[in-house]
Amino acid sequence: MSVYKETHLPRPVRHPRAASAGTVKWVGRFTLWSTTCALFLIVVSGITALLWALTPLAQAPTFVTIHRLTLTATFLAAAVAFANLFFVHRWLVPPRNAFYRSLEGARVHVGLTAWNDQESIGLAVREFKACPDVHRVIVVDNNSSDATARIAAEAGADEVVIETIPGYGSCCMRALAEAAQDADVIILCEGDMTFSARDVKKFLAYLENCDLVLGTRATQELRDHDTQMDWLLNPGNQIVAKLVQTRFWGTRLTDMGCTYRAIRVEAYRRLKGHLRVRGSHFSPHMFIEALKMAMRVIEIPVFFRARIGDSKGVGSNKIKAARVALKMIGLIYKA
Ligand SMILES: Nc1nc2c(ncn2[C@@H]2O[C@H](COP(=O)(O)OP(=O)(O)O)[C@@H](O)[C@H]2O)c(=O)[nH]1
Ligand SMILES: [Mg+2]
Repeated sequence: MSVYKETHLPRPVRHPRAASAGTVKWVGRFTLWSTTCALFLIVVSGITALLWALTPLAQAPTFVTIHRLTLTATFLAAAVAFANLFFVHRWLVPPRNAFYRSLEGARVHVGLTAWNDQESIGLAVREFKACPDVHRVIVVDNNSSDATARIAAEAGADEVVIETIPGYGSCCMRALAEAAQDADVIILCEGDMTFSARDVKKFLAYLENCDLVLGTRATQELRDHDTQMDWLLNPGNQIVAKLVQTRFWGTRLTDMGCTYRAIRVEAYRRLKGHLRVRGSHFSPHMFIEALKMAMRVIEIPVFFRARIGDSKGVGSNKIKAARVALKMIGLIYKA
């Protein structure tokens, strides 16, 4: 039984200058689209500038008109995007107060995802079981054909459940649902030994100030040299995460696909009805839905190691990574 009691601070009072949820949504969308247009036009005007400088097209009056129009449109779109990004948001993010809600005595349950991860799952379970802040470790085996489930149980997992619906998102959603039972805090992580149980205490520290804490693998100092966050996945994740920031203000994001995260159970209960993505783009789906509900989301640097066993996700090949990235970008524009 949980001994955790929420030391509630008064609920944040709505600021008189705060815009309505609908306004925040539409201005968020407008900022995202104006930033996208500005970026697109910068590329187009770069191309027309090169053609103007390097080819005889500079002599053609029609081309010169198109080039001038492109430059004007680029300037206007960039000005609108700049105004939205740097000024409009000041009136849209309610100046709400920060808070501390103690997590002393909170029951912390860890849900580990696993799919044919027999090489790593035993080590991952032992690491989390040895963590003093963790009360239960639940492994969700996505119907593996190897010995994942048996090895997880032998390593001391408190529960091993089999999720028969395939997909990374299915596995994560089941892990969240199983871990939520009788818990105050849920930690979601992969059972592939890329993440460290020693980071649990960092998550708990920041969760006292918010509803959802996401890990980020973008911090060079915390990353081994041979992880899947390579020359493409690392900058790619950071750029797409910045696109999310143009849609939602106030939350600094640098990683789209870090599974490792912690959520308060009451926040998870509000969120779970909105979770539906079963594929590999589940990770941003979860935090975008949380941001849509104006939850307080913080991203923190986590330790990141090379995987043990074969990657089945975006680390496995660049074509799959590109497909997943497109789906993630689609989520941002639909939000
Ligand atoms: N990609 C993928 N991962 C799954 C699936 N089911 C469960 N998982 C687990 O989700 C986590 C992410 O997959 P992983 O192979 O590590 O992908 P990576 O992190 O992109 O290399 C691992 O713990 C997998 O075992 C699935 O259907 N597809
Ligand atoms: Mg992994």
